[in-house]
Amino acid sequence: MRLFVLLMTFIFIITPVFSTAINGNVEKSGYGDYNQVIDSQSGNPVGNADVTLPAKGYQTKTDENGKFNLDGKKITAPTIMSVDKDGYKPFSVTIDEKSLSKPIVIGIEKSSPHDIVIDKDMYHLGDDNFSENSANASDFKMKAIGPFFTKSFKIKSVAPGECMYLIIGSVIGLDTQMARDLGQSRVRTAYSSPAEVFFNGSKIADLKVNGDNQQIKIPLSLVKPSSNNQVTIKAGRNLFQAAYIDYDDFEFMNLYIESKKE
Ligand SMILES: [Ca+2]
Repeated sequence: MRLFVLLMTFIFIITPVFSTAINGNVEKSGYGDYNQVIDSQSGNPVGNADVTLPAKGYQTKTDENGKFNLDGKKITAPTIMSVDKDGYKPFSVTIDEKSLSKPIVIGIEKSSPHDIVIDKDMYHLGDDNFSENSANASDFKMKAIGPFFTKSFKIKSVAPGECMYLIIGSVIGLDTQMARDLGQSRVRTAYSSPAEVFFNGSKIADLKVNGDNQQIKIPLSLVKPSSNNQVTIKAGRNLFQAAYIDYDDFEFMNLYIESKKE
């Protein structure tokens, strides 16, 4: 099998409020002779993994050779594809017509003992009032749950000598000034303030761009070990609409915490 594993580096800019943070991540995916999920470390096929296109309502599983097919699903605008398998970090990647023009090979990574999955579902924040030109608007599938998302989860302990990062697997639909400047949003006449990310009530980042695997460093001073902790994400607002509040509609998927050496 001819397998080209491309390393695509996405650089994301998240404005840290009081930490140095971020940014970058290596997405291990590439092209092969057929769609396949492999273990990023061993290169072995991963069978029985769930592969989902939430916006298309499509779900399938990989076979024993890690192969899957997308049933000729037509992707006309960027959409999120997720791969979920027990024992692995949640994985999602934003795909478009171009990335699916050839079979795609996805490398997923085993989870570490201190990783914490906060939520693997896809959420739509905002008010369901958005332009056709919004970044990826044609793929909004779900009804907005409102202008914010919040979730409590337990942190057992902090691994000594490690830092904690909040990972947002995929984000689509943000119409910030930066998203517009990057060509993600085609809304010309307006833009929104960034979405905001809070940890235990303190703001830890502004979310300004769409993309995968955005990493936000969590200040350890905010972490409450052996207790409940809380992540909140608030939608930004259309800065050009004064008559009423128009929240920036966007979708995100796969929220988890990774613990790693700095
Ligand atoms: Ca809106």
